[in-house]
Amino acid sequence: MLVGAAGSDKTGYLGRVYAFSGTSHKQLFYFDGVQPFDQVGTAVDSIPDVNGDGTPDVLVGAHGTDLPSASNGFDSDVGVVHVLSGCDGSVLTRLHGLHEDQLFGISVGNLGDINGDGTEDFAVGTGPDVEGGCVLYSGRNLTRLYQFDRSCTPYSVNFGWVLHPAGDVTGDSLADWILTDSYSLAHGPLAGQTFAFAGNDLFLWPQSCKVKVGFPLTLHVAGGAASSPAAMFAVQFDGVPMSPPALLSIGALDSLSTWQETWTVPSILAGHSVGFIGFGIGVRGGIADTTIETVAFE
Ligand SMILES: [Ca+2]
Ligand SMILES: [Ca+2]
Ligand SMILES: [Ca+2]
Repeated sequence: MLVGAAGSDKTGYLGRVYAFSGTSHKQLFYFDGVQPFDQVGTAVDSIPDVNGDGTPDVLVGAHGTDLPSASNGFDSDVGVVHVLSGCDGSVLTRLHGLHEDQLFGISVGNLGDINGDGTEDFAVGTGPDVEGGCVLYSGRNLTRLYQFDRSCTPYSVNFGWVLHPAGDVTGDSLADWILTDSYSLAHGPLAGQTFAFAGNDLFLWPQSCKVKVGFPLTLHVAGGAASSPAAMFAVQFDGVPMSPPALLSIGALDSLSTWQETWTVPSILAGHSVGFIGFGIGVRGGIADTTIETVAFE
């Protein structure tokens, strides 16, 4: 059993997480934040065994962590997620936010096996930074399966602060999940909004849903069978299906089941939008496809 004490303030709101035995209720270990105002304990959850010792491991969000920056010296409140050994609380690895004030790790949640590879996956939420958003991770190898861009979600202020597993709603044996934005303005002041997402055997995510012409567009494919062929297509233009679809690239998922390609957006695409899709081999065999992801060019 995990218990967070984010207000633990012996040395400045480092925060603390306690792990107790579910049978004897004895304390197994505790973990303190590293920096003042880390506020460790705001978000904790268990995840599958990361280090192969047979014991499930632990996610601990530290959304107040500052990180070194090449330009500023330190970026404040970037946030990290500590991955702890469920055996003794030692740090196995850390996942990092990408931007100042991102508050990466303000929520964490084990969501079940989203991509059907037999290992439960998890998500990490971030604060109200327009460049940030909830990130979905593979529990098998801790790579990013999908990343939301909050700026693509209208009326959403705290998109990704609450993450929950939903079981298999769609009946395809892939775990589905729920994401709540309790401060969403979409249906009135502070009305809140809940989004339900289906698991998938393959994910495609663009670096952003809006890209200026002359700037790079990066598309990521993740979550299928490791070291297998994959392809990316453009399938919609300004919302209209393209017939036939345009093949963008043929490549391969690497040993961690990820693949990305980057293009410079040509000026002729200014003012248009394109829908992209990825194909590959699913972890359970057979052809896997992603959802269609639309990018607007400016
Ligand atoms: Ca372990
Ligand atoms: Ca999985
Ligand atoms: Ca499902």
